Amino acid sequence: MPRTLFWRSCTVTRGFAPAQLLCVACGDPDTILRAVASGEDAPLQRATMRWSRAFLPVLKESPADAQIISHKLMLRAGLVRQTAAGIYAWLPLGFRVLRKIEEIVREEQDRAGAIEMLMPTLQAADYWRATGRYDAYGPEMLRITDRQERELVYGPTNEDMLTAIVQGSVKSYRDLPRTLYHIQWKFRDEIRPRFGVMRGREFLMKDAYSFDLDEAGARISYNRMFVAYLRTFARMGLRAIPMQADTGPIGGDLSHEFIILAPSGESEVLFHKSWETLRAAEDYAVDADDPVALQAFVDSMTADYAATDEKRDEAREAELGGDLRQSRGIEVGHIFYFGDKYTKPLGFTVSGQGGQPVTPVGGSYGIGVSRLVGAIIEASHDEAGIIWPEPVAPWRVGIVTMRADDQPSVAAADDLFARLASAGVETLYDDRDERGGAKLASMDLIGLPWQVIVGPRGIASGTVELKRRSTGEREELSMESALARLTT
Ligand code: 5CA
Repeated sequence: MPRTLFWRSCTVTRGFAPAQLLCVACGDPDTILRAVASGEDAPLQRATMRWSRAFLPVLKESPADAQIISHKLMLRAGLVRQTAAGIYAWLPLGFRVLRKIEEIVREEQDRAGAIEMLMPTLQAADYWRATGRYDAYGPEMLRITDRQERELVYGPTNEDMLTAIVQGSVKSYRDLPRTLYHIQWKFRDEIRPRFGVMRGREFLMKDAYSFDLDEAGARISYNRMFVAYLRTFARMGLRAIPMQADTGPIGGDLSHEFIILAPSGESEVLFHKSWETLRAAEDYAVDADDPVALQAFVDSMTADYAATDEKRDEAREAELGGDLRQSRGIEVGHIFYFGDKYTKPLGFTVSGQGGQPVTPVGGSYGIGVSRLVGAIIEASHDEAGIIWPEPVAPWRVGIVTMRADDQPSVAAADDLFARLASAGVETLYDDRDERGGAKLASMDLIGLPWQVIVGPRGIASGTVELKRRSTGEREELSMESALARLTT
């Protein structure tokens, strides 16, 4: 089915029609172009934006209170604004990136067989008392009392609540295994929130929880997530290294952190040089329904040495000699197997195949969705600004007019914008009446993968300039060739 679009400028009716085709109502192929060019097409407004109508508050100066580059760039490029210590409002540009990241996470969770749901941010303290974690969790957990004197917490994680929910409905071995996940805001009253969204107090997390009948099954669920994580981060253009990790307050004895190398990272990490090569999601193709192949794959991914500070093995490091690398890293994901840590205190059993009660075992699997926005910037920027990897870019293309008072080049840019929009290409059109140089600097700062620069001189000779942000390569092309390049 072709994508359907609604446009309001159709003179016959206000209806739906396949994108890029004639308006079904009035039959006029130009209707959709006119609708887009005039900015009145509602759904295309989601994919495209005129800077003159946007809320993109970029800052010329680097904010003094930000220490690391991603935090500086997130403030300068207008992705976020701090509203309280460790709490941020996501401005439109940042929100678009957050949604892109979320969507990749979601697709890979679904591919791994996890099922999406949504749990609330506020949780009754009783869930935490039932597992014994209410007192154990400490001052990081924000505790709230409502007007009825009922105790609540703003959820820092969801093992306790979800185990209780699943317990309420899963009674038989036939209902297992299941892995459920949600993408929801968390609150941890970090003693030192810092580095912007990297260590916030309120942050967006994808957290998944698996329930299996036995440890062998739980291992398969764990391995499926392991592969999903490698694919997720690779799709964002990131090299994420799985490392043996401590389990902290989540508990359990099997755990991996997924670490992005970056000088500003909070963890000290050591690893075999083989991890220096960037791998694509396709390199992580494995049949997740074949437990033996899955285990072999996970074993191969953990064979080369990689460890965080707390899990260092000096004997193995000595063996590696010149192949050992040391860096700092950002933890973007963390997976845990903790057996019956939550099911047992709740007395959660299902009837096994022979009717006997079986206590399910499980693990939990987190991805720092909002932290990823900062981590991607740490891994991909230059002195001019952010360089978004295409899959997470807020828009794919930015059009810049160099002279807002030059009628022919403005008309050409309008036309290009309309045609990119009707082809479904996510485009930001900087149509503001500002100096060309300042507009180019802002476009570099916000880091869209492609720029089309439209100026009087080029248009006089029938060309525009196409610039690739990641390499800085520029090319003069006819408008038609530029369009062809951006729509294929
Ligand atoms: N319940 C488990 C797995 S669902 C859990 O909470 N794991 S966690 O504590 O390791 O958090 C999961 C991920 O959330 C981390 O890997 C990290 O990427 C992100 N995260 C944790 N704390 C913060 C924070 N204060 N700010 C931003 N992201 C954070």
